[in-house]
Parts: sequence; C-alpha cells; structure tokens
Amino acid sequence: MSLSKTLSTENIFPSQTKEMKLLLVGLKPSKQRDLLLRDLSPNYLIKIFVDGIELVRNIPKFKPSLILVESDLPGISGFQVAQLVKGHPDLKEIPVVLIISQGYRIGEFWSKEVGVEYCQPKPTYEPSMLAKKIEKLIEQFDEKSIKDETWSEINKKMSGDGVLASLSAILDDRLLQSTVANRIGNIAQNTSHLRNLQRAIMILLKDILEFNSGAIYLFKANEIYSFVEKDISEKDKAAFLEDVIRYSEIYRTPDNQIPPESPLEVPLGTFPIMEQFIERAPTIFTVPLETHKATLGTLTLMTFKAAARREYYLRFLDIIVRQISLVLDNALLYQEVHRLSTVDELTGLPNRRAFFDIFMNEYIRSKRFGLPLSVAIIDIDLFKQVNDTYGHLQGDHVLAECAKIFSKSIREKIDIVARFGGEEFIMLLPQTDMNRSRFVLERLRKAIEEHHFQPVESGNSLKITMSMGLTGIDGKGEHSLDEIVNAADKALYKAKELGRNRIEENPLFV
Ligand code: GH3
Ligand code: MG
Ligand code: MG
Repeated sequence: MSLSKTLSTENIFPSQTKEMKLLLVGLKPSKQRDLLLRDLSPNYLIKIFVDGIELVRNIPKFKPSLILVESDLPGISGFQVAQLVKGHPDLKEIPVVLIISQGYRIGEFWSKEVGVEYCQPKPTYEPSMLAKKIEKLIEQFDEKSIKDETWSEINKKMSGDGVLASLSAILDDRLLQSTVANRIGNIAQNTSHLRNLQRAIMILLKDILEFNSGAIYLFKANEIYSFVEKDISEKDKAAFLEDVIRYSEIYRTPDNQIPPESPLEVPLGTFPIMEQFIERAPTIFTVPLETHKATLGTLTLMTFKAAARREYYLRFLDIIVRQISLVLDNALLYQEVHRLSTVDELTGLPNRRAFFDIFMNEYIRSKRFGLPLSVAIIDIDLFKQVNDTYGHLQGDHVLAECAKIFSKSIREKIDIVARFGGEEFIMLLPQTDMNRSRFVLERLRKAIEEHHFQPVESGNSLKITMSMGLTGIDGKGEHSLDEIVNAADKALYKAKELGRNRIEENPLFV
C-alpha cells in the first residue's frame, strides 16, 4: 500500500492507464473519505460524484469495477443507486459497497435485500480495512462479463431521464410484489383448504391480469384446478386442459414422475365475460410453481387477447409465483398431515377417529329426521392362524385386500367402512334399516368367503371368512355412540360363538 498523501483522482501512474480498474465513488467530503481514497488511489482510477443521478448516468461511460456510495446522497440515495445496479440484469454483477449514514441496522437489512456486497456504518468504518475489502471485491469481479454492445445499450437507457424511469420501474415492481405478497398472505391466513386457496388465488390473479382460462396443476395431488370464462366452449376448455398437461410436462422432475392416469379436473368456477374477443388465437403462459424442495406443479394462464403483452405477463408471473408456491406448499402439507391423522396407512380406510367424526354427524342427522341407521362390526375369523401360517406380511396383505373388497361393495359416498383396529372393521350405513343392512352384509360376507387372497411371495392363494355383528337404531330413541358400538360388538361375539362366518343382529329398538 502506498503511503502517498495525494488525494488526486487523476491517474498517478500514467503508464498503467489501460490496465487500471476504475471505481465510481459517491461519497460526500469527509476525513474518512480522504483516508480511504488515499489507500485506493495508487491502484485504481477513481471518479467521484456527489449526486446519485449523475453517478448512475456515468456508469456506462466509465464501466466501473466497483461502485462505492453512501446512503445519504443528493439526487437519488445510495440505496436507490444500489437498487438500480442490482436490479439491472446486465449491471447486477458489478460489486456495490454502501456506507450507511444513519440507522445502520435497517440499512444493513435493506442492503442485503437489494443485493449489496458489503456495507459499513458511516460514523465508525475503518478506512484501511474497507480499502482492503474493496480490493478483494474488485479482484473477484470479472469485467468481461459485460459486453461492449451491452454497455452501449445501457448508455442509451441511462441518458436523460432514463435513470429515474428505470428507478421508478424497479420501485413499482417492488411495491407490486409486496402488495401482492401481502394479499396472498392474507388469503393463506383465511383458509388452509386447498381448493378454497386456489380459488382465491385465481380471483386475485384475475384482478390483476386479463386472462380467459387459468389452471393450477398440482403434480402430487394429480389434480388440475381450473377457472374458465363463462363463454368458453367445452371444446376450447378441453383444448386448454390438454395444453396445461402438455406444457406442464417439461417442469416435471424425477421425484414427481408422470402419473399413470391423467389428472383429475376440478373446476373452481367461471369468470364473467370481460370482453368479446373476435380473434380467437390464444396465448398460453405456463410457469412452474417451485419451492426450495421441489416443483409442486404449474400455473397456466390462457388469453385470447391477440396482443397479449408477453413481457408484462411473464414479468408479473415471475414476481408472484414464489408467493403462490409458498402458500400452496403449506396447504399441501396441511392437507397431508390431516390425511395422515384420519387415514389408516395399511388399508387406506378412515381410521377409528375419522370414523367417529362421521358417525357423530350421521347420528345427529338420524335423530333430527327420525331416520334409521345401521352399524356393523366385522372381524376376520381365526386371523391369528393366517399370521402364524403365512407370516405377518401376508396378514397385512390380506387386510389391505379386504379393504378393497369392502370399498367395492358399499354404496360410494353413503356407506362408510373404517378400520376399527387390528383385524376389525366397522361399517356405518346411514338411512338404512336392518333388513337392507343385512342384505348388504350378506353380500359382503359371501364376497370375502369366495375371494382367493393372493400370496405376497410365492405359494397358493388363501381363503378367509368373516363374522359380523349388526345393530341399528330407528332414529327415535336416545343413544350414545358407544352404546351403539357395544351393541354391534355383542352381536359379533354371538356370531363367533355360534361358529363364525355369519351375521348376528342386536337391534337397539323394539
Ligand atoms: P377370531 O375368529 O376369534 O377373531 O380369531 P382371531 O385369530 O382372528 O382373533 P384373535 O383376537 O385371537 O387374533 C387376532 C389376530 O389379528 C392377532 C393379531 O396378530 C392379528 N392382527 C391384528 N392386527 C394386525 C395387523 O395389522 N396385521 C397383521 N398381519 N395381523 C394383525
Ligand atoms: Mg378381533
Ligand atoms: Mg378375528
């Protein structure tokens, strides 16, 4: 380091002009500045500006290797200088060092947000240390990363009022981003239900962008949630969904492989017709919904507007997809946790807890409308022998297969079969009297009796039977849920006593 006391910004080694790197400095006069520049001037060309706008305008002219500014500058502040540089796709690699005049904590926070490489508090920074840090940053920066033709383009944009126009565009983006983030945050706070969340997101998007159809495709759920305009024909809608799938494929990663079946389409609703478009040539935008862990799926918007402003849509989508991904990821997680707490893992049937929730609702309904309701407990006969003979794994397999047979034989969305524990199942038949229930159970008993359960490994298939205890209420008396379950259990006990593979009844009315 030179001990030279010169503070000249002129080159003191004329022979090295060509190789010397240049610093743009926006620091107001002070003793510290003089000390800092004394350390730097032997090795670098230094151009000083005391006005932020002037400094930015001169970036393309001097092609600096580093920009050193203080936050409190006339024209535009050092923060804004930093935002302009760091928010510019071609300039953002140029290192920026910020000297913060006041409020260092918040200043440091903003510096990091903006992407400033290094910041120091004005009152206390150590000039020689800062000089060393600056040298290091300059060393790391590769000037060749910005091409000559890029510089001349930047020059055009930054002349005249270009600086302020660029700055206000950046600030507008930031404001829009945080406003939309805030709105999405509010939506997420009000609902964790996936479908409601997606509907709210679509409505918000519709407030901001013009589009005719929109879809959120979640890979894991294998569902497409779509919102279409009222006058969109079935044919156009089908074509749109096809496009959603086609364009989404490129965003699939190995951990969300192409599912065997096509995704389920869940309509979220319709938009009112905004405009009658004459030209029906759609523009489609598909962007990935990503978190740091994975690609959750995609967001697709389709617009019939002939002159869809591509740049505008893409920039806007880029701004908001992160927030959307974040809240969807949370909702998916919530849904999964909820599912795990209500579903029996082995059989995929509702567990005991989930069963009692449904049972309670159905009981209340039965009482209110005076409707019958039946409950049956179903127990595999001599299941211990299955485990003992074929192993526990085979036992598990039989349980899972039983669940499939049950699900096939009951009335979908009306009757409920749950795993009650071990090798016991419980069935709820709402609005069903015992005559009808007996018929359903008998059919089930037969189906099980006739079924050949496949071996997990090799060997012969095996057969099992089931005993069932049935009870029912007529919706007129007063019962507790436990009382109803106990009545069914008693009937089951009787069925076992009387030789198994049979149905016994124990109604709770006369
Ligand atoms: P019964 O006809 O009197 O019901 O005879 P059982 O052998 O079925 O009845 P028991 O209560 O003596 O035995 C039930 C067996 O079910 C014992 C237990 O190992 C087995 N079991 C319970 N849950 C599971 C499970 O999740 N997987 C497997 N493989 N076996 C289970
Ligand atoms: Mg049992
Ligand atoms: Mg048993």
